Parts: sequence; C-alpha cells; structure tokens
Amino acid sequence: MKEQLNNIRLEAEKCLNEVKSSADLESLRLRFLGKKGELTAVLRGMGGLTSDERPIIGQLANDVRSFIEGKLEEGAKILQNKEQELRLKTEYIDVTIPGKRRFIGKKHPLTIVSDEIKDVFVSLGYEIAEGPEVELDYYNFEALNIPAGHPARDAQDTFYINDEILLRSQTSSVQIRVMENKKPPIKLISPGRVYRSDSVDATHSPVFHQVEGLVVDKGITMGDLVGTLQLFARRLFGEDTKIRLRPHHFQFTEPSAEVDVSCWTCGGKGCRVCKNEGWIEILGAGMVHPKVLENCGIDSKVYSGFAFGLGVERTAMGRFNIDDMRLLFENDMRFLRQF
Ligand code: 2U9
Repeated sequence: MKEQLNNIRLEAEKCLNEVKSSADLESLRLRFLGKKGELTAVLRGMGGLTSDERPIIGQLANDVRSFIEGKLEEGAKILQNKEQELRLKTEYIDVTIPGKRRFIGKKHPLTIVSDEIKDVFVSLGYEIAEGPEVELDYYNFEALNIPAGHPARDAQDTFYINDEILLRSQTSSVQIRVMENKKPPIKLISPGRVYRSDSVDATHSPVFHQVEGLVVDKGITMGDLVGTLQLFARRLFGEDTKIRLRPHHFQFTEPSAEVDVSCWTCGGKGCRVCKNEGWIEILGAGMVHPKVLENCGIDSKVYSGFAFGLGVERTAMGRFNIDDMRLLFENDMRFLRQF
C-alpha cells in the first residue's frame, strides 16, 4: 500500500508537471482525488490494515493528498499567469494609433441664414408664424388678391393637388390665416418652405425657402417699411449697408417695390459679385393692399400695413458667395463643411 501511494505521488507529480490547460488540471484532479479517483481507491482498502499500519498509511495518504492538492493549486496559478500573459499579448491597445476623426455636425447654410433673419426680427418684437405647406387655393392666391385666371398666377406655376388644394407657392398664406384670427397690432414673420413648378438650374429650384414679414397697425406708413428694411439689411450684411427701393408691382401690395442692398463685396463701387451694379436685389416689399386687409376682416380705413418677402436660398448664395443653388440641396459634406 505504501508503494501504491508512492507510485500515485510520482505519477501525479509527473502528470501535473505536464499540464497545459485548466481542462487537463480538472481531469487530473478527478483522476487522483475524485470519488472514483486512484487515491480514494487506495484509502478504501485501508480497512484491511492492522491497527499499527493504519496511522502510518493514513499519514502517508494524507501527505500524498496534500502534495497533489498543492501541485494542483500551483498548476492553476501557473496557467492563470500564462493565460493573462497571452491576453496581454493579443489584446493590447496601441495608444499611438491615430484616432478616427469624428465630424461634429454643423448648421446647413440655409439654416444659418434663416436663423440670422429670424434673430433680427425676433429682436424687434416680431412673432414667428407657421402654417401648412399643403394649402388651400384661397389662402395662397384668392385672399392675396390673385383671383383665378389672373396672369400673376402663371408666374408662380404651382403644384396643384386638386382644383382647391395646392403646395403653397409663398408663405403669405400663413399671414392671411393669422390676420383672419387676430386683431391688429400684428407683427410677424413667416419662414418656411414653398413650392413652384420651376425647372432646376443654377438659380432656380422647385422647392425653396422664404421669409415673409407683415406689420399691420394704425398709422403704419412706407417710412416704417423703409426703416425696418434698412435696419434689417445693416444687421444682416454689415453696418455700412444701404438699401434702395425700385417701383414694382405685386398683387398683394400697393405701392410695391423691389429692394436692393448695396453690394456686400464692393460696398457699391461695382464688382464681379454685383455684376458692376453696386446693388444686389434681395427683397420684395410694399404696403399691404387694402383689398387684402378687407379679405381678412380688417378695416383698411383704420388700419394699414407693410409686408416684405425674401428668398432664403438667394440670400444665402449672396452671403456665402455660392454660385449654384443646387449645391444647397445636394448634401455633399465637402461643400457643407465649409460653413
Ligand atoms: C400679406 C400681404 C402681403 C409679401 C411680399 C414680396 C413682396 C416678394 C418674393 C421675394 C423673393 C418672394 O421668395 S421670393 O420669390 N416676395 O417680393 N413678398 S411683398 O407680401 C405680403 C404678404 C402677406 C398678407
């Protein structure tokens, strides 16, 4: 029995020195110390020993057990270290590899410009009004003094959904809706997307953005309009900017004017940007036509108002020197990152 135990010890030592994985360790533990293990089998035979032999063999068996347990523990530690070493070798992080540059989003140039325009008017106490892009013919044309069959409709050849419903061609419709529901004083701007059946080219798009403004109160005059637009132009294009009004015709305003600002590049001397004019047209404006006020239930003998409108794309093209409107809609990041 003594010899058996010594053999187990020698065999266990040999096997445990060659262990390669935790699975090996576990199977050796079972082989020697498990219920059906070799050491257990020897201990079961101890019943046949004399009382003199039993303590000696018992002691030896215990020594062998502790020896094997010690070796198992040692093996587990060695394996753990090896596994950690391997992990450190394969899972290392190279902190010197250049990072991936993540591009942080920016405002689209159209958003930059329309935010700037909104800021100017909000600072003057204007409200911002929004309304439907799918609009009734009445609000888009009729109420604005553009009756069916009027040639002014042709200039805004519109996308009709049926005889009465269309995609709005101007945001004036929003202002009619406000005037129907609110008594003067009214001071608002209506920014938003509008639609016209235009072919796409460098200066046209069937979808574009407008900001229109409307002020209605007692005693509003053309002087208020000019002063407001002068202030607006200075805030948007610089303190030295001048404005110029040229007579024009709109159905919804009388008198009407097209409004130019002095060139933001040359200051009015004439250059490539203003095509040597010194002036750049950015707005349309006028005094709200009495018929339009009456259409909304506002007494045109008591109240008067001014209105203006501008195209955001055209303004952004001027501000950022963009020569093709299509660039604003293509969403090419190489272009958009510049702003
Ligand atoms: C009401 C009455 C009148 C808004 C106005 C213009 C002149 C104008 C154009 C500029 C470029 C449209 O985007 S564009 O094509 N707009 O010239 N808009 S007066 O007049 C109104 C608005 C609302 C009730």
